[in-house]
Amino acid sequence: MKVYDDKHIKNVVFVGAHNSGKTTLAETMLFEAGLINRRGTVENNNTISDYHELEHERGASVYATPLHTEWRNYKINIIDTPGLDDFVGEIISSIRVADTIVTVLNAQHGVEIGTEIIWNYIHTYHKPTLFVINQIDHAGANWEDSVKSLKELVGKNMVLVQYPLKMDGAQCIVDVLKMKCYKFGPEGGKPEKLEIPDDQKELAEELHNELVEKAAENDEELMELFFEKGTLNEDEMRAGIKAGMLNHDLYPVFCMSALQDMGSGRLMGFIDNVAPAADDLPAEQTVEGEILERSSDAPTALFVFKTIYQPSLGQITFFKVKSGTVKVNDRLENSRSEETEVLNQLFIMDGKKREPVTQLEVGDIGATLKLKSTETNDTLREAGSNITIKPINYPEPRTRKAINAVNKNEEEKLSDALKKIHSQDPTVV
Ligand SMILES: Nc1nc2c(ncn2[C@@H]2O[C@H](COP(=O)(O)OP(=O)(O)OP(=O)(O)O)[C@@H](O)[C@H]2O)c(=O)[nH]1
Ligand SMILES: [Mg+2]
Repeated sequence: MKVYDDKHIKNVVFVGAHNSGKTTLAETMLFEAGLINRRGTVENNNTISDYHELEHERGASVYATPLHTEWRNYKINIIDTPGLDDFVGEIISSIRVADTIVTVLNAQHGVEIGTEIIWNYIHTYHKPTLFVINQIDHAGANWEDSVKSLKELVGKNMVLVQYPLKMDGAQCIVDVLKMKCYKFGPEGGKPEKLEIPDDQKELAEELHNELVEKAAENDEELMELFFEKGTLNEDEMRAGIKAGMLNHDLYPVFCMSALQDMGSGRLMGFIDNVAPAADDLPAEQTVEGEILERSSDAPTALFVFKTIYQPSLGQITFFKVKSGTVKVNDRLENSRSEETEVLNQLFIMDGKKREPVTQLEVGDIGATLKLKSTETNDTLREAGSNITIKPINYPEPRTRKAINAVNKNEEEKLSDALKKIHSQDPTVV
């Protein structure tokens, strides 16, 4: 596995209402990037992301699942989160380590209650965000209504990068950043790149100009250039869109059919070239009040955002490298317990598949096994570095339930099980 630096790592988190198509989109991206050679489906219980039995029983994601793709010299780490509100802890933890949030909408329904709930969290964390209106292939898809409902939810800062079009029976996507029309074959995949058809030119120009203006608004130099030239070139637009996303003032909107593999390559290209990387986000302050140094030779600090138990493996600890570089066999101190943990193994995880790696650079996401006393929200740091990453604040529990062991001598087992549930899902206290 190639080691990527923080300019070439993009951490994106898929959020959105239940059944909008997040897991299907993740599967399609892994397929398009060549990481898997067959696309699984949610119906067949064989996607990389939804691999837990519980997810198969429910036909829905229950856990946030880290995955990755490599697309043209960039590593895109994806966290596919569940859409059901019961699992909001998984969503909040993932948003905490995201550089860009990808909010997926279902073109049949536009904004749903689930979209609204999640939007509140995205807004609270002020993270760069883009929207994907998925399922454009569906007979019940309604593009205009979906866009309208999104505008009502997020306001004037959303801006269309694409819109869907049917041409001679074929699904097309008109891209007003590239000013091209992508025409897909029935199997999806790589589209034909065409000029925008004459009858679409006026609309495409109008949307292009809106995008140019929005991109220019976020940077004084670009604004001046825009006034001078009356337009911006593609690189200038990319810079302006990125600045707008970083200010949480501009939310680009894409369209997609994740199921029919239409549009995922272009989305990955945009994530590579425009979406902010870890390196672009504002510097973070530690609990100690220091600014976290983000270079790869700074003292190592890892933030644990997720813990799961698997019967065959025990505890798996997921972390984001917040500063420095982590290497196999590193000995790091837990800032809460001050115990030393030895990272005997380092992995990149794609669902249940583990790929061993020898090191991970600042900005990357990875996993390790068998730590002694490290939980979600802990910092693992180079001894003596005095860094504690600010923890995730989870919402207060809304329901209470008392549980007793039927058998008195099984109370200890019950207590252990409850501790495990809490450490996997901190919204259960
Ligand atoms: N027609 C059509 N169906 C889709 C598309 N994307 C997903 N679906 C279907 O929508 C259903 C839900 O897809 P998922 O990928 O599980 O959606 P999700 O957002 O991950 O759902 P949760 O994890 O439960 O929140 C499945 O039946 C998919 O086959 C699409 O682009 N077009
Ligand atoms: Mg899912």
